[in-house]
Amino acid sequence: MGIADVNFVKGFIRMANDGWEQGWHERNGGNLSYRIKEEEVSEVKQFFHENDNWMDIGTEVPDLANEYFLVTGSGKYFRNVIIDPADSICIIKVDDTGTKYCILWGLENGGRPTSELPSHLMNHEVKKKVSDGRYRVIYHAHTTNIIALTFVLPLDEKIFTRELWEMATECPVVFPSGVGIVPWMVPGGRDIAIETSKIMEQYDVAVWAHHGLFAAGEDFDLTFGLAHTIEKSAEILVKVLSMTPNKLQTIQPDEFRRLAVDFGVTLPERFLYKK
Ligand code: 2HA
Ligand code: ZN
Repeated sequence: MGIADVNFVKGFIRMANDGWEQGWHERNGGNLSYRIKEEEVSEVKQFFHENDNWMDIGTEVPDLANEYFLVTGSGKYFRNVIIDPADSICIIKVDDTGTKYCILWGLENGGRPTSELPSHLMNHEVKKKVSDGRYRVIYHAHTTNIIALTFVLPLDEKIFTRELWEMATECPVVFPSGVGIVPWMVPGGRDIAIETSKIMEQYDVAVWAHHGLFAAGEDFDLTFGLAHTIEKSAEILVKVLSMTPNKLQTIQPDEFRRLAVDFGVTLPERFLYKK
């Protein structure tokens, strides 16, 4: 049995390929990370090599000290993950100060973890805390229609959330806390990581203006499903806006309130403003 037969590695590879097939990962676009469970670490330990080469994360994540992550590689293509995982992805360990990492498996032809490692790890740190350890997946994708909307909708979480909710009845059930927005920033560093992780305190999705989205979830199905639902909703909105500037009818605030009762979700009133 190879490492690619281990369940969580299989799930990771499948999700990367699903994202590629959706068209969200041109060239080396996007990145994915998974916080490995303790019992899963013991399933893959036999594949680790000795490495004492500790590198700077570029930010501090003390609450992730000594945790293990499976992550995509910087400059690697999602398209290739399924064909050659050992070249495209890696397992890293965070040190006991939460400032450094070392590579224990993968990237066998050289390379480093994703350029967005600071954002991934800071988001993991926040989500681990606010979900009592349940959330394990952070996903960044260049979702076409969400990106398009960041040119025409105000970069306001209230407007984005409400417009996306209106596009499909089950949207508020899938992302009841709404979506947060990061205005355009230089990607790949600590500053955008800090802004994104602030959003993750409250939301499971951060839209990066003119760039894509970050989604967080408990497992691969929920996280991919969340990104997929949001991007599909964005696609419907792009179609609607392309046909007309004015919707003839839509879902009303009181109808959202009834939906919330029947589906047992809490929808924040700030998203149910009268237009
Ligand atoms: O190229 O998507 O945001 C990887 C990225 C950086
Ligand atoms: Zn990106």
